[in-house]
Amino acid sequence: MPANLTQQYHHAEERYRQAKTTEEKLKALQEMMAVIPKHKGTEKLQADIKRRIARLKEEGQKKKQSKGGYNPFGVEKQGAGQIVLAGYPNCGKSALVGALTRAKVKVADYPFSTPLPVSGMMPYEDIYIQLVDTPPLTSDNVPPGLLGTFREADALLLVIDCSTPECLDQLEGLLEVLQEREVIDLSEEGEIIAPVPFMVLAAKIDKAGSEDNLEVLRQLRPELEIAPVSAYRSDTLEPLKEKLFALLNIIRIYGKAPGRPAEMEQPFILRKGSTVLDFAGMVHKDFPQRLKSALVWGSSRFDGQAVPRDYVLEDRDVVELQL
Ligand SMILES: Nc1nc2c(ncn2[C@@H]2O[C@H](COP(=O)(O)OP(=O)(O)OP(=O)(O)O)[C@@H](O)[C@H]2O)c(=O)[nH]1
Ligand SMILES: [Mg+2]
Repeated sequence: MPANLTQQYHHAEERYRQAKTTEEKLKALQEMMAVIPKHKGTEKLQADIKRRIARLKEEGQKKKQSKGGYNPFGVEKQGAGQIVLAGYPNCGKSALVGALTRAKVKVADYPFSTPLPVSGMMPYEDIYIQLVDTPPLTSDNVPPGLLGTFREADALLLVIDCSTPECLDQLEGLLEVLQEREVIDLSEEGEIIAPVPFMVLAAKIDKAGSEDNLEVLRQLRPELEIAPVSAYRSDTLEPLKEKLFALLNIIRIYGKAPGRPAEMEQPFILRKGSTVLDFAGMVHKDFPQRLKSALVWGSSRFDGQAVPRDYVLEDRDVVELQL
């Protein structure tokens, strides 16, 4: 990422990252395009933005054309974040979503048993994380619409069947397909804007031979985070929940009105790195303008410490806005 991008550009990019609808995304991208400094150093980035704009317009067009407008691959977001599973036929996606949520998924010993995305909510401490089971893909066949599901996700889980020697091909195949279509980004330069964060799940770790395959995978791809899991062993699922929360890159913030106890029931969900000012904007659209400072319990040096507007919050902070 070139270093000379303006504040205005970064704000537009942040709006793009936060955008939930295609329309919001398109608007933010168009603003990014308008304010990006036009010189050689940003050429690649400009091309990236143009590509994204073209694709979103194309997707919007397709949506309009499809009669009734119902898209089974569009999964409405719920909870603190949406994590979508991706993987080859029979690798164990549905079994995992079934083990982690109460969703009615179909688990079967034959491939292509899941025809459309199915969403379920996974409880994690005091929030819910949405998991989406999907139909399988292969390196030469990605169901139409599924790429859209992946692109809209807050994070992806690349699931591979670790019990077969094909797991390496599955991993390489997934990485290739998703990178080619600019869903994920493996380059160090981060050319693709807002690629979807991901991690790899080595599924069926309870089966014979899986541990050895995992070792090989880790040696071949030391830069990737690979978590061993089994849908049938809860001792592998508990640590996974924590990793899924970390993958979403979010923090929970609890609001507190002056003279009242903190509202601990329903945390606000913000991106990691968010400030008191960002939090104020989430509580009410007029608050950022009026915000003077805040009192923070949690990450501050002492309870109820007064902090400035640009104070960076941390997970589980309690915040009292001073307007
Ligand atoms: N031993 C073991 N078997 C598993 C595990 N997860 C899934 N299986 C089995 O693997 C087969 C496929 O599991 P599914 O969850 O249906 O796989 P899928 O990836 O959803 O398959 P598609 O929907 O066809 O893409 C089933 O027979 C499951 O019982 C696991 O963790 N351990
Ligand atoms: Mg399935």
